[in-house]
Amino acid sequence: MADLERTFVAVKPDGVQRGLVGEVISRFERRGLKLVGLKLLNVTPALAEKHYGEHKGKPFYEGLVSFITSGPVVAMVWEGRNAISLCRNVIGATNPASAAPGTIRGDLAVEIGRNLVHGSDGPESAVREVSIFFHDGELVQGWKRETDTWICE
Ligand code: D4T
Repeated sequence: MADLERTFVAVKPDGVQRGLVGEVISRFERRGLKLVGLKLLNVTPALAEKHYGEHKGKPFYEGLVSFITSGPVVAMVWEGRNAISLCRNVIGATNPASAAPGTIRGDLAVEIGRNLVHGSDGPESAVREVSIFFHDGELVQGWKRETDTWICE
């Protein structure tokens, strides 16, 4: 399928603590994306550094690492046509204060430091982040979903 992409999405510790895992998953499912990887895990400081390395040195970095390591996260890989930008649109702007209504952050979050969900911001970060959180064998490759032809032509 043209433009078929995979992207990494995580429910951050605030989403898990607030009981919003099902709500978040259901928004991606209802949009028509296909789940190919899923797990609950504690992010270690080493994993956090790998994932957020690009932000090292920024004023919010220490707080970001301590937040992401503060409780379990739900790591996911979603697949679909233009999955990367679709997921970013479902998630909404980084700062929930300016996220549009109808997005996860626009409906359910208030502050940038508690913005519930992460989604890869481009093809390179998607590949990098999927490989940080998942081994190849943990992804369910090419499963046939009976609704596929009702979602994409
Ligand atoms: P993530 O990576 O969580 O999906 O967020 P975004 O992709 O939307 O935004 P980002 O990489 O610019 O920021 C990563 C992460 O840092 C937090 N953050 C960010 C923060 O606490 N204060 C800030 O000023 C910024 C820019 C929120 C998301």
